[in-house]
Amino acid sequence: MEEIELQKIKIKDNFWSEYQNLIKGTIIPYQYAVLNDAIDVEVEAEREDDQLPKGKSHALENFRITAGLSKGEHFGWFFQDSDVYKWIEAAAYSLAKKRDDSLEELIDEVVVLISQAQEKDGYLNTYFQLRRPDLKYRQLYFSHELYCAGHLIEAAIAYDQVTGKADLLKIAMKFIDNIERHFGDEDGKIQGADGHQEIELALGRLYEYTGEERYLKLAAFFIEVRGKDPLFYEKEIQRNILEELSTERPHVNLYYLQAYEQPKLQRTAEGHAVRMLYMAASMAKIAHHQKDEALYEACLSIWENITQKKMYITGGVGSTVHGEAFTGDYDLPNDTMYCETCASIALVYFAFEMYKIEQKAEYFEVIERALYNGILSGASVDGKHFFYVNPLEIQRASCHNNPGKGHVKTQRPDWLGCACCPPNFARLIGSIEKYIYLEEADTLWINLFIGSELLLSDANLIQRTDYPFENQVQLTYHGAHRTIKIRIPDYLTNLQIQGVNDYQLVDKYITFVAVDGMSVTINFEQPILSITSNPKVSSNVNKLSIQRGPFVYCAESLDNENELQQYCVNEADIVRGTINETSDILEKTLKMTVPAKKIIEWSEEKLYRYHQPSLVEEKQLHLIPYHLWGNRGEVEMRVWLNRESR
Ligand code: FUB
Ligand code: ZN
Repeated sequence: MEEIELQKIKIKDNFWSEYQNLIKGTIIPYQYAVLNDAIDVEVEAEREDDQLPKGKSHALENFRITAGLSKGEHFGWFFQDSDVYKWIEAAAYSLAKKRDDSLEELIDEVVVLISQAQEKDGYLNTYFQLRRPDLKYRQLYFSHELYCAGHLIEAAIAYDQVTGKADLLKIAMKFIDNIERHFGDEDGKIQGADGHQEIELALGRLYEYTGEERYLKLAAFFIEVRGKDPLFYEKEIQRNILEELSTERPHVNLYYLQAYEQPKLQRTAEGHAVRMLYMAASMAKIAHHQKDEALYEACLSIWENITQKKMYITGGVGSTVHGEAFTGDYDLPNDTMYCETCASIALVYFAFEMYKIEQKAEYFEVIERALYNGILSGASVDGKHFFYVNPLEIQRASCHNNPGKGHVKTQRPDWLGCACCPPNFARLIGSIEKYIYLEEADTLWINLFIGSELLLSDANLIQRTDYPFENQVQLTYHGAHRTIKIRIPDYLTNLQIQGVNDYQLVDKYITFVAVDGMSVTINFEQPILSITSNPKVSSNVNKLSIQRGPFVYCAESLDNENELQQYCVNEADIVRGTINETSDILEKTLKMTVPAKKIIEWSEEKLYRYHQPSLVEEKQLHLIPYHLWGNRGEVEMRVWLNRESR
């Protein structure tokens, strides 16, 4: 199954065009200015820890210093180079939509700078070049050298694909040559992988882009070698101490690094969530291309573990700040969780790779859930503020006073000391096109209702819709006969299809043969639905959340009273909820109002009392799509609402 090139799809959609315009008009210039230290921004550490870098980004300056164009020291995280690479990738996607000579010139300038920073032998990592050249490839448990290389490769593919300019790709390939000289099964080479997976996925993409087997082989090597020698990272540390290159004796947590076992033998999602999911995405890609059953079996099991036991209703993953990690099954606290924006993005990558192997609707159900909820919440609607951690519940006083919630920000910061999420947001949302359609032989899959035009070699298709604001999708098809499969989200009801008589609805897909000039209209309803969770999730017992269309809703105190925890809602009443279209947050915002009750007595200043029946007052509870929370000042917020028992 093939991804369709971005340039062949044009989004024309009220909801997504607004986001893509925001990326082009605001996010890309803003992020460049931040990476170039050209504007004053409040940089926050992502969690309470005095060791974490704050202050200006310095990301481009690090390249200038490495290239000898500027004086100074490396500043910031040792993986800061990846912020620049992700920015280039996002900027390239934006060029795919519309040419912009000045943006292209700016990217070219950055590419020249990167080439000037690259060493003659291909090595490229400003942290190690400036600070510890003697430790190149010798601290893999933490170094991120190959993680940064991975992001360089992905940026290079995007830029080459969109502009035809291969300069960055040449830089990336030269770096890969260097990596190949140092890593591999052969004697004398390093038989270990970077602590943070990413290059595996990037190399898989490069193989798809160039058709060169060696890139896939190298990706597969990094997956195969991980966990093969569980002492690899310990030995690395010992060797550095023995050779007096370092005195550090860090504790290596093999679960955090997914190196407790070879990936093909892993069955559950463990450790750092982004690492886990970048790895899972690459495992699926490699399994697909190499027809590796063992790797695929591991992917299936990890997928099941995440989506049935470890995923939030928003598509967020990672239940704890400690190690930014997965925890045990059904452990999904709503107010101390991590739910890093990058982790949900990585979940989309994993789901997408799994879908390319087997076209099951459940993969796109997760992609859609993450996209419309836990990923979009990562950026403010002004495009200049970003969440790293995406909570499902905010109690301001607790967030400010409880050190255990130091990572839970009540407002999106201007920028983060560890800025992995903002440019990751830009590159994913900026390339959302590629998730709408997929193609294999004469079959076209439509997985997302997003207004768009698709140009194929022998056909074109127009998807016209104002979804999720309206309940209709129209498709017009011109070209050679082709089987079309349209995913019908399971939360839609009263489906009506016009324009085609001979269709089947099987496994959540409508399938029919499209012929030249065909026009198909799909009408449906988006009822307000209440969701309950498995009672094993103790934080959600006696609670429900509300969804309509692809949006999970949340209550903000701004639209209600402060004590959101005192409201309760009844499943049976929720269907009487109403939807209003306003321009309160986005140009079009679908707000919801549902009947609720609020516990009102307890005026005495007492913490506890012997039980007496609660006095409740009839109320309305006003809700907004979760991804829009926190755009109107600091508020209390809740996704999971108390469920009224009758
Ligand atoms: O380590 C690089 C990135 O920084 C990770 O992917 C994020 O989780 C953050 O730790
Ligand atoms: Zn991140």
